[in-house]
Amino acid sequence: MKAPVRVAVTGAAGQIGYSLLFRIASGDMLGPDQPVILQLLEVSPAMDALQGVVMELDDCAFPLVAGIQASDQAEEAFRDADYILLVGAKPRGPGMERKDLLEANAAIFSAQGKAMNAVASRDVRVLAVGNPANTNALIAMRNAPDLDPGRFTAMTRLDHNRALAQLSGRVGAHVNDITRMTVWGNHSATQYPDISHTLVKGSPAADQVDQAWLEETFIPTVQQRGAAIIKARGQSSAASAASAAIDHMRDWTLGTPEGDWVSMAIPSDGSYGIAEGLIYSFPVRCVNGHYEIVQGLDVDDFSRERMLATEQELTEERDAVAHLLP
Ligand code: NAX
Repeated sequence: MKAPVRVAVTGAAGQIGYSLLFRIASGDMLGPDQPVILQLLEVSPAMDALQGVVMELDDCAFPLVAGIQASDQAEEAFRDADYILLVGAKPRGPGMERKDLLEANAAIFSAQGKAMNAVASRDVRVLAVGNPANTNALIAMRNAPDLDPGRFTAMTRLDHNRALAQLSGRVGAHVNDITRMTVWGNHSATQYPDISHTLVKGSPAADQVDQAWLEETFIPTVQQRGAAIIKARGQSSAASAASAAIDHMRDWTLGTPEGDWVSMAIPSDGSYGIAEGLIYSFPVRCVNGHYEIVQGLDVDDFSRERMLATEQELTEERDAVAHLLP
């Protein structure tokens, strides 16, 4: 058995936390031979609820759990953390403007960025799930100057998985038969789910669907899926979000399947003309614990327009919190 690694999760008493923690603890994220120490962070008023979650984790008697800590102090929860899943965030309240939401979360994520800069493992892998996820990751990254910026990522894997599911339904193939899906940009309604390079059983997906379905059904359905789930369930997606977070961290750490890739929002290095430094979702391959952007994909005018629109939104989000960035 390997030595335990430390996995910090914020917002651990929330909806996503309730699905996520049990999957991490059972080995779905890092493998069946990797023990974990869970380091859970919540706000002070939620500590009782968090204690209940810890009791349930204890009661599962998970063989891979080597310890559980609960705290309302980021520096305690992030100490020596090898993985940090930033799930806790401030939800949009009644009458709150988008700008207010950005600012409220900027305060949380700058404090947490500073805390991880001070105490986390130098090899930490960070995933922002809490919204606005891309810009929250950017804020944490900019507040952690001693950590490698490449270690800061945001989650578009749920969008990626939603895109796989929609295409699977349309072409009548299992998701296992679909490879090379891409989601570009922001985890928001401007994201661009792109099937230009996607294969179904090894043949181009674009030849199996028509442009009208792509434009009028596929893209808007994936973009609006979160809202559709809230409408149906009365609550935002939680188990599917947790599952996507598991997928993101697992593939980053253990690698993407040969011949395939996944979507991760990572600091742009200027690839595909996207402004450097924005946390933008790209197609990536992961090998030996590192990700790299899939290069050399053809981008037609239809795709370029959508990639730029979502880049524009991320630029505006960054500008709205610029006064809070170091
Ligand atoms: P919940 O409101 O159920 O849980 C959030 C938890 O975070 C609460 O328990 C709260 O006390 C805690 N929290 C708030 N501020 C905190 C802080 N400063 N430190 C530690 N904990 C803090 O929300 P849930 O449904 O779990 O969603 C969590 C976040 O994920 C939301 O921002 C949500 O918008 C976002 N999502 C992101 C998705 C993605 O694909 N990137 C999809 C699902 C989800 O909508």
